[in-house]
Amino acid sequence: MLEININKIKVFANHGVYDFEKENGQFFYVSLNIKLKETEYNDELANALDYSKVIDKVYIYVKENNFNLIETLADNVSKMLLNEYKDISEIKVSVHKPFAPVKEKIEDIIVSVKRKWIKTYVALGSNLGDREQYINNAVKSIEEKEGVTDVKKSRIIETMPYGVANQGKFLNSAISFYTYLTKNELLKYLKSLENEAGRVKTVKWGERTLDLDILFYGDEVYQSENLTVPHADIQNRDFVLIPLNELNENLIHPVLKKSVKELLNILNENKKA
Ligand code: PH2
Ligand code: MG
Ligand code: MG
Repeated sequence: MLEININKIKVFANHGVYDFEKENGQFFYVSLNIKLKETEYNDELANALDYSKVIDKVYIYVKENNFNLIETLADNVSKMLLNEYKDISEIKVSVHKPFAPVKEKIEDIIVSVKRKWIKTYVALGSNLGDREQYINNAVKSIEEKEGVTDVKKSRIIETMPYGVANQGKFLNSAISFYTYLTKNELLKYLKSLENEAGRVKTVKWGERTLDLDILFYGDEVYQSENLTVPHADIQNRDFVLIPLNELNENLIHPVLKKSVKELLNILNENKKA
């Protein structure tokens, strides 16, 4: 793994909450900690990340935008660089504001943001209306979403409703992709696609035009009121495991410590019994 550190790019710019900060401007410094995807280095600049270009990009971005908060500035710089340079796997952006208008004497104020590409798996389901179109439209939106790359799709299969029986058959599929969105940003985005598809909340496990569930977010294990990762019911659902198995049979469930292939075999054995 290769890391590049760029320390304190100096930019006179106009970020700040107060009008006088936007009007007068002040000095900011931006520091970068960049981790690169594993690649081979052959001592050719053409195959390396050219730090002088990175510095120019950051300089222009910081100069030409104005944000209230240095948090927003740091985060937008991190996204801009991840979008621009496919070789970056992870980045930490720190913004220094040493001349911030505060009463006391300070040496510096520093805000840092980290983002990285995370391999994510999402399940898609529909059992109302034009099921195939709801699924295909969702995949298309996800493919075009900023902060998402390398979308891979399973086939779409027709499945019997699980949980609540007296409803129409489902179409189900799964996709994998890399994203630098946080899991809550991703969740919010997927909910917005469900809403665009006209999804109306009925009963738990009831009929829906579009259901998008985060299955895995890297190997993170996380639980909150709104989100459980990995999805809590993967091991009991063949309509999830079959598409997942097509995408990556060797993927290890970070809690159950079994591969998707093993989970599918176990589910099939239990059904026979
Ligand atoms: N989703 C549910 C409940 N039951 N059954 C099938 N076959 N496919 C689904 O996607 C599905 C379900 C809740 O999300
Ligand atoms: Mg679901
Ligand atoms: Mg859901």
